[in-house]
Amino acid sequence: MADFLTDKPAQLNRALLIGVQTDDMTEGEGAELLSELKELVENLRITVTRTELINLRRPTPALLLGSGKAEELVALAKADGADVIVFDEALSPAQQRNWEELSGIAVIDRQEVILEIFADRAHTREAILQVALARMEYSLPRLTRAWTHLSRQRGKGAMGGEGETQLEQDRRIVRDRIAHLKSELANVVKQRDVQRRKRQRVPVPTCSIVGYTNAGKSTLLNTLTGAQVLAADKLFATLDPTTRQLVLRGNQKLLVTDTVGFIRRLPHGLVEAFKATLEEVIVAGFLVHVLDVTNPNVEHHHETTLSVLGELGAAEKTIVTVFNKIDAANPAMLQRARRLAPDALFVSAHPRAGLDTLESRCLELIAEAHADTELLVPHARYDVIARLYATGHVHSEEQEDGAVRLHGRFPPSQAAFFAPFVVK
Ligand SMILES: Nc1nc2c(ncn2[C@@H]2O[C@H](COP(=O)(O)OP(=O)(O)OP(=O)(O)O)[C@@H](O)[C@H]2O)c(=O)[nH]1
Ligand SMILES: [Mg+2]
Repeated sequence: MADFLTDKPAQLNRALLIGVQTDDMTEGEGAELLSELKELVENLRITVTRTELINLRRPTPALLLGSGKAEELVALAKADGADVIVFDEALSPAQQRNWEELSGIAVIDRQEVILEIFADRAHTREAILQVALARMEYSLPRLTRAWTHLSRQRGKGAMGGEGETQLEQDRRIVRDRIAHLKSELANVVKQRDVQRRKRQRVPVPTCSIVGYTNAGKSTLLNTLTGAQVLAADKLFATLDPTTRQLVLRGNQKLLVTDTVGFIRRLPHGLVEAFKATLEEVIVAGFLVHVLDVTNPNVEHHHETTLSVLGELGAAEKTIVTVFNKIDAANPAMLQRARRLAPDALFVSAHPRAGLDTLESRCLELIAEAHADTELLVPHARYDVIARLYATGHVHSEEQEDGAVRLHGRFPPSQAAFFAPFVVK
């Protein structure tokens, strides 16, 4: 196998970060994204030597920035002894290549940084496959670069002459590998589906915890259920869904799933790759959206999570908004949060505070969603019976003349479908 697929990333140590502020951004947005990029890069144990925010009027196809500005930035990178330039904006494969030729060092963008962090954190088979797939898809149009995946994986040999055929070979290898990863992933997902279906047969309501990375989702799951999920002050601590049972008042059970953190400008390939993982979000009865009330960018986090949920097709779900970390918040932060989401709950996952209110809210939602009903379904409508078993819970089933009498419950989203058959 070609070495660029298996190479361990060469250690890059010192980075110059470049962010842009464009006309269509709100004031200060470029700076905010840049400081977030700094955190992401530092997560890879790379020292940030300097951050530069550029006012960008008209992006250029060759280098994104004007060539004078580009020369200036390369000189700064050299003066700092940087071995990598990181852009917050997505660079096209051509722009990336041009920058690398101009600077003679690695040039990457936010997407590649995020892919790298995910690669670092992936432990289970599914997460490893998903990240590998996203990386392959990212690298395919970029194979002529001198550097990929933060490493000096290829010399300049791939460019021109004899290299051309090498490039063709590389592309084929990557395409084959993508196809292979996809089929392997499909198998893993199928197995997880079987497990989930087993779980659904047990009439236990479900919810998923979603939110921006580092909001405290895993900590909340741990405190609520006494689980042992890795919670850490680093981005994307969680890559795989973990489901634990929470026992609420009156012995009401609720299955709670922790999920991967969301982030602005999540590489598209990753959203695609993680859709399978995030299916837990789609099938959940309701969502608990956790926000870090102390984070100065909490509004953007709120918006990002809602938009990723939209992409997943989960925008219509009932969402309980929860501001976490009130133990570390000041009154101004709380006020700002209240303005952002007036119906939200305020909690602290660790040390524990306000969680009883959250549990009560969960109980209310379960009661609403799972009110028992009686349905009378003609035998001819076997599809209705099948759907009730698939999406709801059936307590009992009695055969009558030409019809089946069922006691059970169905999710509110299915109310219109089942309404004609409800007798009580
Ligand atoms: N002060 C305070 N810190 C908290 C609270 N809840 C979580 N944290 C801290 O916030 C950091 C992130 O917590 P996690 O639970 O890993 O966050 P997460 O949302 O699961 O993060 P990802 O898995 O990366 O998406 C950790 O250092 C926690 O200790 C809280 O209520 N108060
Ligand atoms: Mg987590």
